[in-house]
Amino acid sequence: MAKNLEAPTTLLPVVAAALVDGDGRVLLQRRPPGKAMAGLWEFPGGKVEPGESPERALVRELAEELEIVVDPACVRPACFASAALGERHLILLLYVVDEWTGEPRAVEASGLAWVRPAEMRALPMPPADEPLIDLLARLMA
Ligand code: 9L3
Ligand code: MG
Repeated sequence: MAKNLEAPTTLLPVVAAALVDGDGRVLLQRRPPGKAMAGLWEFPGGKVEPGESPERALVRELAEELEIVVDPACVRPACFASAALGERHLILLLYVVDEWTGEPRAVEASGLAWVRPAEMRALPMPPADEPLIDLLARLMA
């Protein structure tokens, strides 16, 4: 990773949600076969499109991937991660979301799981998501 930190790169802004239920569990989704990082468990989300605010992008991604409706005013910035991703550099912005409408459905994912931060360490996650577990656990404590 260190060598890539020195190279010129294009930033790839990605937003993701820690969807937290009333019991302090967080929703993870499993990346499906055929996609990059297939089989890994991630915080739901995706790329911020040109011209889109991160909050709008998150609301759109949650609608597309989980078919839930979220008010952009109800997404709270939590923490971020930075990771080299091939030629590009991923900036992953994690938001806490604890209010939504609808029951999350795996539209793209091959699975959904409600897990506590301590349980996430047992699941294989993308490199950018892993450092967010401890940061999120602290924020939720
Ligand atoms: N990514 C990593 N962790 C996440 C998300 C939502 C995305 N929690 C990475 C995987 C891809 C890139 O960001 O390399 C774009 O995500 P997507 O559009 O494939 O979901
Ligand atoms: Mg996605």
